[in-house]
Amino acid sequence: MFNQLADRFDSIFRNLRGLGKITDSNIQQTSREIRRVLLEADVNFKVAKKFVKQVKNRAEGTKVLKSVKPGEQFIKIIHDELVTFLGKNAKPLDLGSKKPAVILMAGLQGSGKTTTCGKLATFLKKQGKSVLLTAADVYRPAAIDQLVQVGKSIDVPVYEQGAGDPVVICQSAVEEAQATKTDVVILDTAGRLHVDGEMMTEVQEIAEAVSPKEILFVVDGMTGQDAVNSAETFSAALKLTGTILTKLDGDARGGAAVSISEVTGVPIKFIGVSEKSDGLEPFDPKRIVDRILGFGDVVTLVEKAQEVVDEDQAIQLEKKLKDASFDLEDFKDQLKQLKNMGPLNQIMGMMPGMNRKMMKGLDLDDRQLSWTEAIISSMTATERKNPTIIDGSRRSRIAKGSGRTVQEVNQLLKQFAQMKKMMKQMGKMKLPKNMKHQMMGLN
Ligand SMILES: Nc1nc2c(ncn2[C@@H]2O[C@H](COP(=O)(O)OP(=O)(O)OP(=O)(O)O)[C@@H](O)[C@H]2O)c(=O)[nH]1
Ligand SMILES: [Mg+2]
Repeated sequence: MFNQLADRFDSIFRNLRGLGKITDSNIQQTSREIRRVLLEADVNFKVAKKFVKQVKNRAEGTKVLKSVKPGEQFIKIIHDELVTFLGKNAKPLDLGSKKPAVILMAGLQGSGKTTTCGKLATFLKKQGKSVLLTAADVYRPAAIDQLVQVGKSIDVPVYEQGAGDPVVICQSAVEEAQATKTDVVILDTAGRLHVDGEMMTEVQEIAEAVSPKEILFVVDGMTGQDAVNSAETFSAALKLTGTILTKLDGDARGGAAVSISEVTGVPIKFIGVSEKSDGLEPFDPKRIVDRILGFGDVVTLVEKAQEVVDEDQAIQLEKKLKDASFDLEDFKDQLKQLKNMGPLNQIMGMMPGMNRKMMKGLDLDDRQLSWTEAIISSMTATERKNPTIIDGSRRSRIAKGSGRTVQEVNQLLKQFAQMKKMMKQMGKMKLPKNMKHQMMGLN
């Protein structure tokens, strides 16, 4: 996410880190660089100008402070200002107390509305809410089928009447939700290629008929300035309560994320980070900034780990780490959990200190995990418990059995040995328990 922005900030920061003191010319130069970086990332030029001015003011005010590391302090100013900037209009999803709460999804064609309906339903389901999805995009039969499929895959009911009047369909869906005491109704409306009058009228009519608690504008985060422009148009026609930026897992340059709420005054409520049903995250300015500035994202990582790691297992694992009885069988379980957390490069990208240049060099092939699993599966139970007995002939047998090369088997055993050594050391370290857990992905 935002690799380009992160790369550029990385080089700005490298220059700053060495600074013994902050001078006017440092501030001037850094401000110019930040402005350039933001414009290159397709940030609205007024927004970029405003942001740089804020950083400059803060830096000038701080110049006199005798900080131990002035460069680091400057970096912190940029970080904090960007968090404030992105978070200014921040507001979480608000479903109110009236049931059902209606959420209207609007946006251009292909922006990700239907997919996001499913993700949002998944998100709400996790919070224990019941959801009814509604197929109000009646112009293409395939659109209805798509939503029905989405609903099926996440086990959420879909209200549809085939082709009909979208306003009537939405009203009936709300009535149905009332009758079944459903908490939330999500309306999937039609998108169009261009923002045309007819479409706007229709969606306005729907909004009027069912008074949604939330009107969310779904927009493709890859489209940069266009995203901001279409948000402005929609926001003039509808009382938008929030924006969902989709496709930020791709190489979105970040322009839309930085500019959209500043320009429209409408908060970003969620970001889409994959095509899958769990690929939606509540918008958290600090986390986004940490990613943009290459600070890593421990919180997301820990949350992801929490979702897939079972607590009992974690406690057992910790015990094994302590008494150094962690074996290849446990390693295999860990790999499985890692696989459940999502694509490797996404996970690595969230690790603090993972330099993006380093990541580029790394060949993060998700298949690697499956290969490693295959290798371990080809070992006998005794070998997994005690890898030191795996000699040359056992290695070639394992390689044959798993369809991998002997070199790969060697490499895996070496990595495992190193990992075990590291874990032993970590077990001895006098770190707060929480931090240790985090480092091991247990927390
Ligand atoms: N990588 C990625 N792809 C996404 C994301 N959100 C949506 N997509 C993909 O974007 C494409 C369009 O998504 P849809 O949900 O069909 O978009 P839509 O706005 O409903 O489109 P129309 O109904 O035609 O207006 C699909 O291929 C989705 O899988 C996301 O966060 N990340
Ligand atoms: Mg759709």
